[in-house]
Amino acid sequence: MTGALTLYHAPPSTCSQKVRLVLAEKGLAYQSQIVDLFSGGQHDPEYVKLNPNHVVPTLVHDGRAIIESMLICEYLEDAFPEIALMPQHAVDRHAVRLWTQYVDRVHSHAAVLTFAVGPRKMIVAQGPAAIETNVASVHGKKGQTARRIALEQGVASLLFGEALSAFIAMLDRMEDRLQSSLWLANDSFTLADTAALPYVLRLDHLSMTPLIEARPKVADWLARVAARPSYGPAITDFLVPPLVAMLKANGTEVWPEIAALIKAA
Ligand SMILES: N[C@@H](CCC(=O)N[C@@H](CS)C(=O)NCC(=O)O)C(=O)O
Repeated sequence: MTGALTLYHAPPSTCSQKVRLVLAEKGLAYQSQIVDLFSGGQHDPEYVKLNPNHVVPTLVHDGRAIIESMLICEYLEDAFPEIALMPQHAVDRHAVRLWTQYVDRVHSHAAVLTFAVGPRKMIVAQGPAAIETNVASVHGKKGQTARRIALEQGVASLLFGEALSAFIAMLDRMEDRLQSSLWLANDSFTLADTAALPYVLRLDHLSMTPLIEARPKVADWLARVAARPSYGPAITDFLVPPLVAMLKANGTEVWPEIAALIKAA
């Protein structure tokens, strides 16, 4: 199948990274439309017509909007199977889907993890109005409550503790799996690996790197993903250096508190 592809995405978004990796692995050219999450591009009425959930990414293929990052990845696999990221056999395909479903659950903790550690300091320093603006920028009451807690209470919040546990459990599960398998689902690079990469990378960008270093198989997996030709066009080319520097600096500052939480758990 061919046809024009347009990706609406945000450079640092985990879900966008996931889809960009699949596009790059498959060597698919696409038109890039950046949605600026910081200025509310996800709420632009024209964008909401494509993605009624007010989130990135959205893939438009021949005029049809495809939403939900993992389903976009599966769609790309169905529409462009020539370079395969899914195994042939049903049992192996199921193994991939177990990972992608699992990673989707971890995603539900990603915003709290990120905002409690990364941008919190900057937003809080701007005062209560900045907190309100940031909370209001989230679509939906549940997300707004979580954002408020992340900004007001930071790593001391129960929600952050839950997010941290979810990310650590993911790393442990990966470390265990990678003892006996080259990649997450089996010995081939699949959608399981493209799905997990953004969340391991996010930990690194938040200076929670010791969690990765303590798990040698995960560290080696991360290095192998980063060495793939897809990594540059999908990840490196979209990194925003001042943003990563800010996340890393704030992460370094709160790391002792996070390490203490882990020790006390
Ligand atoms: N289940 C959705 C989740 C998408 C999602 O959470 N996207 C985030 C970025 S990773 C977003 O657009 N957030 C909007 C915001 O920050 O206001 C998917 O997988 O596509």
